[in-house]
Amino acid sequence: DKLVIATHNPGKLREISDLLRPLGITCVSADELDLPEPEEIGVTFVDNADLKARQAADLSGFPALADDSGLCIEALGGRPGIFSARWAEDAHGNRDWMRAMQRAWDEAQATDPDAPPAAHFACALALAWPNDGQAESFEGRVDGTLTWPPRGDRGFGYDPMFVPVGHDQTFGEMDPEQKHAMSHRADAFRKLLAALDPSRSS
Ligand code: ITT
Repeated sequence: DKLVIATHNPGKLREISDLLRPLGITCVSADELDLPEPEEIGVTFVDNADLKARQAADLSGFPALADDSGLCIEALGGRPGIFSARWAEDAHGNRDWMRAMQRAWDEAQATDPDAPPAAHFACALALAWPNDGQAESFEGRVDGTLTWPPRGDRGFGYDPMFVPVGHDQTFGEMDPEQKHAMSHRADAFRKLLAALDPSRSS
């Protein structure tokens, strides 16, 4: 049996594949199956993860795992949040992460120029079975601060400007394994695995 990884974001796909590898499940991505990108009309991470997982499961006929995630800046009341990917897009829908990071930094600075801006990454994972009408979801987060200029070329998205609490390096500078040890995605994954197999949570 196969599990569809219902994402079109290569950075996420790489991280989810890493996190799933120990389970030995055969995975196939939304791009490999040519699945369409659903419109993310939800108002929460969980809403959007659920709709992406359900659509991918229904269209493919396989169970599907989706991830909706984003950067939440405390001084901005949690923005960009579910709009994190949209902050990177130009009028043609092309994504430029430098543009998104610059906007996040400028808006945070305009609100509170003195303190390093407090922020967290949030992740909702949703698992859906074909034609089931519902999905199970799991949420994770990691707290940190923003730094400027961005540092490091690993990871993706806002990683080069995010320094997790208790560390000096940005997610963009860390080894993937280090990020997986503390990320919002790994946190949500632990909850998903514990729900699927309660013996793993000990
Ligand atoms: P899919 O919907 O196809 O999965 P997407 O990139 O559109 O891909 P989201 O709507 O969930 O996904 O947007 C999440 C954005 O939040 C993502 O594009 C990044 O900019 C940011 N983000 C999420 N997790 C991140 C991480 O681990 N590191 C850096 N940025 C992250």
